[in-house]
Amino acid sequence: MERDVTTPPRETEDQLASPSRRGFLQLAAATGAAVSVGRSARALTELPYPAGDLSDEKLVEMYRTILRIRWHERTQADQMLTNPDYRGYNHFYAGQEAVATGVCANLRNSGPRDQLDLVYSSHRPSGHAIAKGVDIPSMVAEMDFRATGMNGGYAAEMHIADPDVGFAGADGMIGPAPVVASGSAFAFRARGSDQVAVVFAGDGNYAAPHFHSTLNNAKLLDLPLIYVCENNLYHQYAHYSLSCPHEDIASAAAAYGIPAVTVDGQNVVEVYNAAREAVDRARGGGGPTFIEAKTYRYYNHWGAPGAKAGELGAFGYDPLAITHFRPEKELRAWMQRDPVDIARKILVDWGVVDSARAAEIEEEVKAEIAEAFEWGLSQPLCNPEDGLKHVFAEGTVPARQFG
Ligand SMILES: Cc1ncc(C[n+]2csc(CCOP(=O)(O)OP(=O)(O)O)c2C)c(N)n1
Ligand SMILES: [Mg+2]
Repeated sequence: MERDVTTPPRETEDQLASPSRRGFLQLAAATGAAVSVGRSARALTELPYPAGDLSDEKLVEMYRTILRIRWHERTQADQMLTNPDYRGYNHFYAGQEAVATGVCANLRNSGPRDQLDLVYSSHRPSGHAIAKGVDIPSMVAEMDFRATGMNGGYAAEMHIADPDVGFAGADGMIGPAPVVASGSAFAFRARGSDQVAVVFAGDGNYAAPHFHSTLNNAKLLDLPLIYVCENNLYHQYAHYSLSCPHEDIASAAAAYGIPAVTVDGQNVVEVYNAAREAVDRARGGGGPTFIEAKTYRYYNHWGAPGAKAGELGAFGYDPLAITHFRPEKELRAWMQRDPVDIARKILVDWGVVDSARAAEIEEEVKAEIAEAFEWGLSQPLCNPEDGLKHVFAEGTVPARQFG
């Protein structure tokens, strides 16, 4: 199939250009006014259900979350590039921040454990974790194998988890996470709970059998499952068209009889709205939803090869030549539609904050992240001797009886 891989998804200028849209939206909502008065009004109505219920606080919080993810990544990349003592690693999420943020802003992320919504993550977990509300200093410590990290230094990147916020954990295997998430969704349904299970998985998951069996079962059992497919166009160094015959992966999900939408993953409000509808459906007993977010990652598949300290994204040559799997102009084109810039523009255009306050918020977040790294990297390292702790049951284990 011929596909122009250099073209980012449709422009959102129509949705973002007018400075008075939010005011208009509130007015229209308040008066029940018919909306048919020109370009900005039309664009407003095109913002799907339920853009109008987003409070200013929620919008600012989402902007802050996007920035937290971004500055955590940039700081970690700089550590990898400049600090020979830094042990951490990551599959960077920069470029995709609006997806995790828009989805998790709809979820129950605090409160009693048995009421939390659960997020199952992938091998690219730090953005999902931050959006779900994990303690960032503890995650920073964890990723550098520190004993006081959120999982005692055992998890590093690939197995981070925090049950207190409903972050069920990262997963290094491509394929199974949706199946495991559907198990939780099944449990929620069986217990009569209104909790929701969300799984984030990449475009690469399409080719795994788990993609198909999960959607089939979720539909047949009406599970409160939200499958968020983060289509960043590549799995490792291969374009997704090499393993998926559909331009929109959502069209494959729709074949299982599931409501399936494709959204602009760079626009946090668009993602939020799609997720809001999905969460309402799942909590109300209406079953699963599939959301495909078109997005892009700014760094390489893994780590920081080709990146330069202090700069966003990986453009440079690296000895493994793995920076050359995609055209540089494609990366630059996607960076023109940066989720941070789009979120900031929404806030300013809608009159939620002015540009000066938006810049101040970014400085606050940068300081918060710098502090998180300062604390995290000053923590004691975990002991290699403890490596087998929590692997085998301790004490006496009764033999299991069958029959
Ligand atoms: C079962 C399995 N096979 C192969 C791999 C190696 N692997 C790690 S990430 C990845 C590609 C994932 O691509 P995608 O799902 O699109 O996620 P992205 O990295 O783009 O976020 C592969 C093949 C793996 N981790 N697990
Ligand atoms: Mg991918």
